[in-house]
Amino acid sequence: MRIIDLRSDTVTLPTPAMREAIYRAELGDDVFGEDPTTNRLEKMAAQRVGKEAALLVASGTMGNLVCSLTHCGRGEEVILGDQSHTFLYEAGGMSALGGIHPHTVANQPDGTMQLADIEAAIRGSNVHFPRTRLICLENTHNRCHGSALTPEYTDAVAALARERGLRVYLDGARVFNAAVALNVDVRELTRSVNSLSFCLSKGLSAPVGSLVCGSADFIAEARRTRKVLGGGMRQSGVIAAAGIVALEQMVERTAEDHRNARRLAEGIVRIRGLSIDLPKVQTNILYFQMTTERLTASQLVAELNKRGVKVLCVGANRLRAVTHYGISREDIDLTLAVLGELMNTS
Ligand code: TLP
Repeated sequence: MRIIDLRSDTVTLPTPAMREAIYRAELGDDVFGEDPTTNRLEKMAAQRVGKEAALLVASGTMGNLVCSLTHCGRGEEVILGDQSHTFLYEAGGMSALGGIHPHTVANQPDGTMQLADIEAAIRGSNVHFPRTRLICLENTHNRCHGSALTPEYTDAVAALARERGLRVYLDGARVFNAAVALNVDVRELTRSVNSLSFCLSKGLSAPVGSLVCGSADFIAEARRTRKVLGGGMRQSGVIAAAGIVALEQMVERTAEDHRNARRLAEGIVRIRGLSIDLPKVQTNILYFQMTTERLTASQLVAELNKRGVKVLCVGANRLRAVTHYGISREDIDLTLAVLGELMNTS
């Protein structure tokens, strides 16, 4: 049975070109700075997002953690969205390991935080308060329908941060999806933030890795933080080799994933018992609701599973599907057929 795995774009497997590049990668010890493939990827990544330097880390979670630990000291505060991945799904790493205080602000349905809300969250100078250091954005915004934050919004947050002496960090796990969806150069989404990370292992299909990017001084410090976390890797060129292919060959094709997500969403609209907010579907992540009492989301997931279609249950009535390199237009049509059949017969 063909398995159509829409649970996440993290399930993507390396392309044949990546496997070939991994096989041929020139390697050395990266903790000595001597892995030529890693050095090449880091240079390429920095240039691609318009920063001075970059650092390969094991995961998006590690990228976010390395950056918060590098920007903030113990007892200092980070302003971030209440629906952000870092706040919800990273095991409280910044508090657990860095003594950093997260201060949440409501995420709007489009993934932004209102500027007035951010401003209200910035602490004044008072012995009772933690010191605000950092504002975190997420683009695309996973929990907020995979929506893309615009360059104008990002710049406005950065301007506010500058005015108040704060730094801005971007969790850009899927920032290339945002750039492709908005049809802008990714640098427009990164130009005003102090640091960011992006993932190789999601829509770009590489097996492992994320890149932290920022000024040369910031990355030198981040390298130290990565070491503290046990993230100094040795012949990391085996990872970097696939990452180079990801950056060279897999960015523009995410437009196809966005088209497939749209096609899936347009099909879901027509299925009785399901509902989806169509205009919110901008990239490769879509959330939809069950509007029937006959079936719960987890029962639907179980039934879909039996038929080879995998989606994530993210609430009593809420599901998530993510399109990616492993999913074709035919897979979308098959998914819709299975969904339609289940909803009509159950
Ligand atoms: N998100 C994963 C799961 O953790 C839910 C997914 O399937 O979407 N930032 C954002 C915006 C993310 O969506 C994720 C992963 C991460 C960071 C963490 O990346 P990894 O999984 O590489 O640590």
